[in-house]
Amino acid sequence: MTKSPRLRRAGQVVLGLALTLIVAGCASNAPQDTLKPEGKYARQIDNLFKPVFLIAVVVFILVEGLVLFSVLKYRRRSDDLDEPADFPEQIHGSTKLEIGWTILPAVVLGLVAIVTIPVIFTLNSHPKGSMDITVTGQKYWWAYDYPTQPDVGITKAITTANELHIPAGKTVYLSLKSKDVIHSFWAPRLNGKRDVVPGRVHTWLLQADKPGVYSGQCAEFCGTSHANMRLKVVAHDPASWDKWVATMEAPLTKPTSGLAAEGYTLFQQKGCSGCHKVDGQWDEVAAGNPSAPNLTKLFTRDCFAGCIYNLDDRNELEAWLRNPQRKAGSLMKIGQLSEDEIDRLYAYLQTLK
Ligand code: HEC
Ligand SMILES: [Cu+2]
Repeated sequence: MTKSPRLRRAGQVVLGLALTLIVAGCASNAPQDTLKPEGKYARQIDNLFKPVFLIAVVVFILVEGLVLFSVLKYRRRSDDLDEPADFPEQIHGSTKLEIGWTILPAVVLGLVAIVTIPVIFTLNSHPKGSMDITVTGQKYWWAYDYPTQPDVGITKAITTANELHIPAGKTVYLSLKSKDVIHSFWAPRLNGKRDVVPGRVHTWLLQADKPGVYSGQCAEFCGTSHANMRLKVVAHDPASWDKWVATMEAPLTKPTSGLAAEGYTLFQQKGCSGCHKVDGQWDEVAAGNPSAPNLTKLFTRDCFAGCIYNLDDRNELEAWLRNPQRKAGSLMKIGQLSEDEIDRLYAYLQTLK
């Protein structure tokens, strides 16, 4: 029997696609690699995933191997095509086999359950000595509220957005809330995903072994800019943690002259202060407006608007003020600003650090 050219062609296409998929999963420096845990909770999941995956591979090879073996060995060959097909021996099952292939999978699943359940409990616990942060997911960015907790140096509540700062090594206990729809908080190298559901408070743990920046994202489709709802977790060594807390708690100085002072006035005239809080300067937002990132220490961050733009790049922020709809579905709605106004607002925003 010769294979038809069309069949061969289809085979090549399938093989090509499969190889492309495999190769696409091969990045060695992917920043959101769940298989490279960098904290104790992520590692617990990884330690579970690896053996369970191995078991699944063994089962797969066994089952598929038996299928292939039977198909090949007992297939109808060309030399018996002329004869009528023989019926195989007719039996009513084999009790031994039936019991065997019921018990064996049950035992395997039982073992998987025994190692999984303690991890589920650990991930849902509230460890002693952990620090608290409330995370609020909303279209399409993350807000973080740190209550006062002197044991980690926080003597005045801190509010920030998109970049979650934590001390390295410390266990962080997150309370996750949503303002609108279901989101999912996911920093793959620090822990698994946790849904963020309106009307509920879900908790989650994070811990990073070493100082560093760990990127993450919303992992539950939440609307047009779901893919633009990213986040960063910045883990600090003790000295830089203290410095971050001190910076976040230091009061702002209100600009009194120059472009920045004019920007300060514009911030209200253009309606910015109706949505954005700036502690000690604009403390009241207008009722009914969508909630917006607290801009108090904006210029201590690296990224903005769901961490998709770089704050170091002046052009990015100016482009944002020119058209906040460049992020699809953005809830920041403002009138057209002139370039002069943008310069003034930019000068004011720069004082927020
Ligand atoms: C209707 C409410 C609203 C008004 C008015 C508004 N903003 Fe926004 N702003 C938002 C929202 C919502 C976001 C977050 C958008 C996102 O990431 O999807 C945002 C994001 C920002 C950010 C990025 C902050 C961060 O950390 O991600 C800056 C800076 C900003 N706005 C400045 C301004 C300025 C300046 C004005 C006035 C010209 C203004 N906004 C007016 C709602 C508003
Ligand atoms: Cu989301």
